[in-house]
Amino acid sequence: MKNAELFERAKKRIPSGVNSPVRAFRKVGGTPRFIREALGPYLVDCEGNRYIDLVLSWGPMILGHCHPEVVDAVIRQAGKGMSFGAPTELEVRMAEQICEAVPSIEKVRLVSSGTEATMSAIRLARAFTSRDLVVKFEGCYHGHVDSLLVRAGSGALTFGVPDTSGVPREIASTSAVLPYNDIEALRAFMAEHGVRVAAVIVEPVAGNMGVVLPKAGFLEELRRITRDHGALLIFDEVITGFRCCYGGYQDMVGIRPDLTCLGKIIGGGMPVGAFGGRSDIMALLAPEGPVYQAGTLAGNPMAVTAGLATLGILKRENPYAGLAHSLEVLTASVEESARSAGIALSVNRVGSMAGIFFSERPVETFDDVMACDAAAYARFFHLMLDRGVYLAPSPYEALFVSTAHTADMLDAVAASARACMAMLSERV
Ligand code: KE4
Repeated sequence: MKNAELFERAKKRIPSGVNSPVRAFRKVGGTPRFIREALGPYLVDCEGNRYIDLVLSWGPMILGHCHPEVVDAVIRQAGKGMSFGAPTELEVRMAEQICEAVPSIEKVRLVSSGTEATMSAIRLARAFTSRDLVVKFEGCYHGHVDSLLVRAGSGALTFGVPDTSGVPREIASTSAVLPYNDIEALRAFMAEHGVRVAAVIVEPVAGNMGVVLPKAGFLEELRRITRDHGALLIFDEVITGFRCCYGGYQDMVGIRPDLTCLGKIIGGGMPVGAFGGRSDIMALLAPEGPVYQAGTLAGNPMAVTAGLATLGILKRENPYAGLAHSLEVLTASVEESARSAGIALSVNRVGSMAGIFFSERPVETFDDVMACDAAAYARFFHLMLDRGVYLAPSPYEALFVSTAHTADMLDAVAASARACMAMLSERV
C-alpha cells in the first residue's frame, strides 16, 4: 500500500490516523510515512523508500535501529516469558544500573512511559511537601499529564490555564508557568508564592521547543531557590537521560535534583519510563508509604531487557564524545550551507541532540522559538525528505544522531542540506 492509502485507511479507525499527534505531519504538512522496518540509521517506509533517520523514535534509538545485541537479548527473553506481573531480577539490575549512572538517584521506580514518570514524580513531590503548586516552564513538555498540560494565563506571572480541552481549570490552576531561562521571573514568583510550591519541574535542556539550552546560572539558580523555599527540584531527563552523557545532563553540569524522570533511551525502543531520587522522598511510595503509584507492565521483562542491553552497550562503549563530534560536524555544515545560501539559520546543540531554527537571532527562549520561521522549516523538512533524510516533522522537536550514523552518511546528509538550502534561497 502507498503511504497516502495507508493514511486514509488509518484515519477510518485511528483518530487522525496516528497514535500520537506529532506523527501526523500537521506542523509540516503532507502525508506521514508509514514505516515498515528500520536498520541502523535507516527507516524504510511502506513503499520501500529508505531514509536516514534523524528522529530515532524521538530519542530512544541512540544505538540505531536493530542493534544486534539488543535484538538478540529481546528474542531470548521472549522465549522465557513476556510479562509476569511479579518482580524479576531484571528490574533489580535496571534499578542498580540507573542508580549507579545517575548521581542523584538513590532509589528508582520503573513505569511504562515518560508521562507516567512525570505524573508520579509530581504526585510524590506534592505528598512529600504537603503542598499543591507545581511550577513548569513555557515550551517545556513533560508528557500528557493533566496538571502539566497548561500554559501561562493572561497577565504577568500567573497560574496555568488548560492548554488542551478536557483539563478542568481547577487542575490547571495547580500549576504555574514561567518563562524558560528567565531567572528574574523565577525569583519574583518564588518570592511571592515559594511557600506554596511543591516542586519545580524542568527539562534541563529543553527538547520540546526545538532544542534550547539553559542560560548560564539558570539551573544552578533553580537548585538554590527551590532548596531555599523547601520545594523539590525535578529534572525531566526523559530526553537528556543517557543522551548527553551516561549520567544525564545533571552529571554534565554537576547539579543534583531531588527527583529525576527518565524514559526513551532506558527502554532501548521499548516502553520504559522511570522516576527516582532521594531515598527519603521515594520512601513515600506505596506499599510502604502513603503515595499510590502502580502499573501492570511496570518493569516489564521484555522492555527492561531492551533497556539493559542498551545501557550496557552505552556504559561499555561510552560513545558520547564521538556522537557529539558527529553532530558538531553535521550541524556546522548545515550552518555553513545556510550562510552560503543567505538563509538565516540558528542551531542549538548539546551532545548528540540539536535544534535547527530558521531565525535571524540566537534562540534562547520560548518567545525566540515562536519568532522563528516555521514555514521555512516545513519547506526544508520536505526538501530533505524528498532526498531521503527524515527530520522531525515539527520545528519544535530535536534532531538526534546515533552510533549507527557513519561519517560518510552524515556527509551525505550535509550534502543534501547544502542542496536544500540553495533551493530554499531560490524560493525566498
Ligand atoms: P512519553 O509519555 O511520550 O513516553 O514521554 C513524555 C515526555 C516527557 N518528558 C519529555 C522531556 C518528553 O520529551 C516526553 C515525550 N517526548 C515527545 C517528543 N519530544 C514524544 C513524542 C510524541 O509525543 O509522540
